[in-house]
Amino acid sequence: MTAKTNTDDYLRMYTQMVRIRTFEDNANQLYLSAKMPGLTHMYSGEEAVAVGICEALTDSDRITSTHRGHGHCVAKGAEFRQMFCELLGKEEGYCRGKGGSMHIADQSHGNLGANAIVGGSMGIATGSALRAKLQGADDVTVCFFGDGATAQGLWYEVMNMAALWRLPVIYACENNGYSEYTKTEEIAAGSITARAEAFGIEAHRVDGQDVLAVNELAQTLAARCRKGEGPFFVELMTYRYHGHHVGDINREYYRSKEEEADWKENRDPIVRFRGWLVAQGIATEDEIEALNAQVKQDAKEAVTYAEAARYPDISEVDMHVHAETDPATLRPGA
Ligand SMILES: Cc1ncc(C[n+]2csc(CCOP(=O)(O)OP(=O)(O)O)c2C)c(N)n1
Repeated sequence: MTAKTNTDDYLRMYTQMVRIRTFEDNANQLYLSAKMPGLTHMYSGEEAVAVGICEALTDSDRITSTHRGHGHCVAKGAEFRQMFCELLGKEEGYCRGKGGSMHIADQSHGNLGANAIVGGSMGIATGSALRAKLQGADDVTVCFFGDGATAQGLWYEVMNMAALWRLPVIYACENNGYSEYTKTEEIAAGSITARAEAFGIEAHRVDGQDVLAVNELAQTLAARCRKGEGPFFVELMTYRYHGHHVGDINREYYRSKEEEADWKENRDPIVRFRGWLVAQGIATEDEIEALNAQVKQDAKEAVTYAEAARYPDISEVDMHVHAETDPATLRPGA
C-alpha cells in the first residue's frame, strides 16, 4: 500500500468500508429473520473496490451499479436510514420502497442506480458519459459490473462507441471469481483486459483488496478522463464472502470452504487497511474499535427506524414506476 491522501481521508475510507460490511451484516440478518422481501446479494469482501473508486470521485461524478450494489451506494454517499427503508419496501426509501435491494438509485450523490439485469447499466453509464461530452461537462462516469457481465454483447457495443468518441467513462469490472455458481475461467476465454485493449482502450488489472492501490489508480484515471483521455477499463481482483445471494448457503459444490477461509483470513480488505492505519500511526487500535462501534450503533438505529417506518399507500401502486417525461425535452440543448 502506498500513501496518497491525508489522515482524514484515510479514516473516512476505513469508516466507509466498515459501513458497507456492517450494512450487509444487518441486511443479511433482516433476510434471515424474514423481515425483508425478496433476495439480496451481499457485497461483503469487495469493500475496497467501491470505496477505493468512489473516494476518487466527486458528487458530480456518476456511477452505475449492479444487483450486488449496496456497497456502491454507501461508497457514493447514501444514508443508512433511506437504504434500509428501501430494502424493507418503506415509503422513505431511496425509490419510495419500490426498487428494493437491486434497484437503489441516489441521484443527489450521482448514483444513477443499480440494475438487476446483468450488464444492464453499461448503456446507461456510456450514455451518461456521452452527455458529459456533449455538454462540455467535466464529470466522469464509472460503470461497475461483474466478470459475468463481460459475456454480454452490450459491453462490446458500448466499448466501441466509447473508444471512438473518447468518452469519460471508466468500466470497472469486479472480478470476484464467480458468475453466479460458475468459476470465471469456465465462462471467460482468454483475458478480460485483452478484450478492452482490442478496442484500443487502456486496460489495468489491480488488487481489489488493497483500497489504497485501487484509490490511487482511480484518481489517476478520473483525472485523465477529465482531460479527454478516456475511456478506461479496470479489472479489480476481489472475492465475495457470502453466496451468490443470501439463499445460496450450500456452496461446496462450486467452491471450497478452504478457499473462502483463505480469502477471509489472509486477504480481508478491512483487516489489511486497519493494520496499515495502525502501523502508520494514523489511528490506535482503541480508536479503530471506537469507529467500528459507532458504525454498528448507527446501523442499529437505522434498522429500528426503517422497521417502524410507513409503507407507501396502496393508492401509489402505479406511481413512480415509469417516466412521465416528454421525450422531446430530452434532446441535447432542448
Ligand atoms: C441478463 C441477465 N441474465 C442472467 C441473469 C441472472 N443472473 C443474476 S446475477 C448473475 C451472475 C452475475 O455474475 P457477475 O456479473 O460476475 O456478478 P457477481 O454476481 O459475481 O457480482 C446472473 C447470471 C440476470 N439477472 N440478467
